[in-house]
Amino acid sequence: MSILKKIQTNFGVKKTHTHWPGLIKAYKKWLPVTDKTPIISLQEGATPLIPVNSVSELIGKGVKVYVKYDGLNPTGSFKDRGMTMAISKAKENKCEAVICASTGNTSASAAAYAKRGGMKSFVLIPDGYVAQGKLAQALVYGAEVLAIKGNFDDALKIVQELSNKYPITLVNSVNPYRIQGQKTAAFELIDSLGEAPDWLCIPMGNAGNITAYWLGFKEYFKKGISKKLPRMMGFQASGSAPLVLNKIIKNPETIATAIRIGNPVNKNNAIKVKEESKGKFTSVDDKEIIDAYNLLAREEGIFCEPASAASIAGLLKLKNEIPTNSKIVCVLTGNGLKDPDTAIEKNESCLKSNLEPNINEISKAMGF
Ligand code: AN7
Repeated sequence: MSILKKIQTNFGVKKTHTHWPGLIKAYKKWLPVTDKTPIISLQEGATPLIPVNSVSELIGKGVKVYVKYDGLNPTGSFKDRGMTMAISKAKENKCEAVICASTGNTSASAAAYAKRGGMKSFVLIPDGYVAQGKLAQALVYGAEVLAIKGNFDDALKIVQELSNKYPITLVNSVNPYRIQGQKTAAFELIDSLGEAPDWLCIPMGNAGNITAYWLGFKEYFKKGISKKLPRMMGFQASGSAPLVLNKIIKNPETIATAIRIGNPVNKNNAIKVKEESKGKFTSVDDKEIIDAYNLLAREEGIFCEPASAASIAGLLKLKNEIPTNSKIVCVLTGNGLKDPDTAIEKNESCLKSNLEPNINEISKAMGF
């Protein structure tokens, strides 16, 4: 008898969890792939949808809030959903190298999937403004990391030109396959909840993800799998809020470096999403972001990166507008481990250090 069978028999377990094949195989008929597409996957997707009761209680009115914890993807962010598609299609088209500009997560994901597909990757990042975990990932996965004296918007312009000039595939969210892969997050939400939420709260940088979610919601709606469409509520950091202010921000600033973007490439798509979904774009300041970030960690045991906490901060800011008994999903786009510096600097816990290794001193420090 196999070990697995023994465990199942002895403990009365009927079935172990079903194997998740990665989002392309899981949602193949909804995606532009054929049997000839080589699928480059790290089994991304199927991330948990977790109720966050402390947030629901802060709002009251019978509102139920969930987080879609996409920081649990293989490289720790939602970018993996788009990257498995972009890299698979690049492989299908015989491409040998990919390039992206990034505030960090795209570069980590591109580097990982490129290597898995046997390709070279180049990543342009704003020097000094990428969180340590993300930089570490790009380096470890073996990308050519090019740090520029400029911001994300400068980097994006350069990679767009380079990809026109040389045989390198651009894997930023202007690549349509990225959006296709990322729309599966909306499918997963409806598959879990049985219906679309009333509101989807999401942080916006380049606005690729809000575009992708809306596409996914509309596709399920069109096929009758869901009976309603959510209002799309997009949030930006107040120092970096081109979509809220409706103007290009030359020098965007925020502690949430992932969304430190002043000229979003999917601007027109984002405006369309807002109009079609009767949504709303709102900004939250860095303090509101960090408060929400700490709230999730301390009340719920959920560690996301600062940019992701903008979705919770934004929801709380709109508290008075939330309809009674509504179901709300906030997207947590990236893992808290991505940015250990902010975590250590901005937390409210006290670290008692330099303690002598004896029971008396430790007991005293514990308050006994
Ligand atoms: C954690 O990695 O743009 O609105 O270069 O890393 O689709 O741009 C990251 C964006 C939200 C915004 N949350 O998503 C990059 C990059 C996290 C992110 C966003 C990003 P979009």
